[in-house]
Amino acid sequence: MSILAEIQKAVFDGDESKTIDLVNKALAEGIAAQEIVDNGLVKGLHDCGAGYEAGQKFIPEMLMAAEAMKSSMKILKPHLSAGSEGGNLGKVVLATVEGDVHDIGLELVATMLGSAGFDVVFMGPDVPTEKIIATVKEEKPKLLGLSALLTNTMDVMPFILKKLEKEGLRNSLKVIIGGAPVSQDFADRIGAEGYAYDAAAAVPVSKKLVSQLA
Ligand code: B12
Repeated sequence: MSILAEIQKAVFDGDESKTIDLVNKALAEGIAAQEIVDNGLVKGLHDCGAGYEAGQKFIPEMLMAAEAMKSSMKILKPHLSAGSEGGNLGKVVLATVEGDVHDIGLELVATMLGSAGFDVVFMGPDVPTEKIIATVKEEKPKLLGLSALLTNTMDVMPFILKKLEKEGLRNSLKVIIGGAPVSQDFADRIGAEGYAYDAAAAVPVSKKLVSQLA
């Protein structure tokens, strides 16, 4: 079994210490951090999600897999780079919408945007809409990134956009959305300027959006 397949299995099994050991070993062998994320950790989490859907895995096991991923991300974070030019591309506020506790994907987006030169304000998961509006008022970001992993929380996104408009905040910033149930089509329908399938794709889309603000 390749080391990436071993990492995938260790995450699937929710074995945090084994995952960490393997991630350190993979780094020492010269495997790129992004490769470890994409072809080891994320695959293990997806397998776990599929197991949950099939009734073979349960919430505590999903949580253990998530913890194994999160601890590994702490090790990998300094090694992940989106090719920063070192410049300040402006402020981005990132939040997972209210009612949704998933934040692993958003953390990856934060890491990538941060290393690309954005000043990231990370609000974390399950953020009440009012708190997002208040933070936009206070931080005056160029970009707001919203995440949703549940089909029933993605509908909070258009609500947030309407609130921003009502408060007169909509013209001063661009909005990018993401998360497994979200799509370019959904972004177009709700009037979000940007969508990205994953954290790597979020970088060029975000750069393009902020350049349109100047
Ligand atoms: C780990 C996990 C959990 C953990 C979350 C821990 C945490 N701190 O995040 C726990 C155990 C807490 C959990 C709980 C639940 N979960 Co859950 N979970 C998952 C799982 C296995 C992995 C998610 C993940 O982290 N993926 C890895 C990351 C890297 O990928 P990602 O999140 O998609 O993010 C990438 C892109 O989407 C994108 N992206 C994400 N956000 C953003 C934002 C922006 C701005 C941009 C540009 C891009 C972007 O970039 C990211 C990086 O590349 C998924 C299964 C799956 N296949 O996704 C189910 C899944 C999302 N969960 C599911 C469910 C049902 C639940 C629960 C409702 C279960 C329950 N009955 O209680 C609860 C929800 C509680 C709540 N109120 O939110 C379902 C959702 C079904 C649906 N369509 O609605 C899934 C799909 C499992 C399944 N197959 O049924 N879960």
